[in-house]
Amino acid sequence: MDLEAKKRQLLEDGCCVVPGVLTPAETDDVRARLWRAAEESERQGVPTRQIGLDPNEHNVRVFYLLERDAIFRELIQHPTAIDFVTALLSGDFLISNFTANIALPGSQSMKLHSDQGIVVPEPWLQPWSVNVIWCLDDIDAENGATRYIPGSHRIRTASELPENAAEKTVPFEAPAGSIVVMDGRVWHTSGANVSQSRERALLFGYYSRSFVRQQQNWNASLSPETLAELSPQLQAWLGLEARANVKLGAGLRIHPAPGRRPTT
Ligand SMILES: O=C(O)CCC(=O)C(=O)O
Repeated sequence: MDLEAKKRQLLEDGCCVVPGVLTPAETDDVRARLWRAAEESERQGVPTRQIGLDPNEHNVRVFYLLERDAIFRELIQHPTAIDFVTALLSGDFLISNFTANIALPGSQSMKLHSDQGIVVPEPWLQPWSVNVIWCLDDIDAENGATRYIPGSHRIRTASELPENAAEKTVPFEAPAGSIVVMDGRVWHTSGANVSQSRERALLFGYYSRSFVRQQQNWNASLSPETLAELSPQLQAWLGLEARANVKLGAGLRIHPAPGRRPTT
């Protein structure tokens, strides 16, 4: 696998598919843990269906993945994922969110959008966010693969969207165990799962430049037990250091409150 060629494709085309990042056994394990995370969410009263994103109840949305299982804390900092995030955003990024969308047979497309457009006002001139999509099933048009408009990472304002934008979308095709890396400016939507019985489980690791406010405030949404387990590197990528949007000069330090663990 020529990863450098894939990175060039990401920069040029706005997206790329990298197969074989997880083995079949790893993929099965993550999928099983995802369903357990969905059950745990429901048990805690965090809804997973009909939360205002999807047209019907056939999509299962799982939030707080980093809180639910250590496997998701591993995936969000997987070296291959970080390599691609860094290629597009530089090393100056934070983890913005990590969620899942399981499209079951009968699910329908959500609204067309770009993820950068959700967190940053137009014009969108540079890549300031990126999605690493973990494919836990083979994905294609039939089972509701994510659909995207090729070249739409060059769209600078919503007014540049073609009138028939939804008709211009094409489905990603990728085997289970792949990641799909997608520039945050790419316009996309979930596909309709028109299969008889094929599930489509995808994880969405969302990363953005450090000056963009993250979708989750991890300080508030991770439990003390989970926070205590994070490596200094993962704390930094989650934006949990006392230092936030400031460049430190010689002698300047932002100190954590007494009793809070110092981070790097
Ligand atoms: O599930 C998908 O294919 C796309 C999901 C998505 O774009 C979103 O939740 O914002």
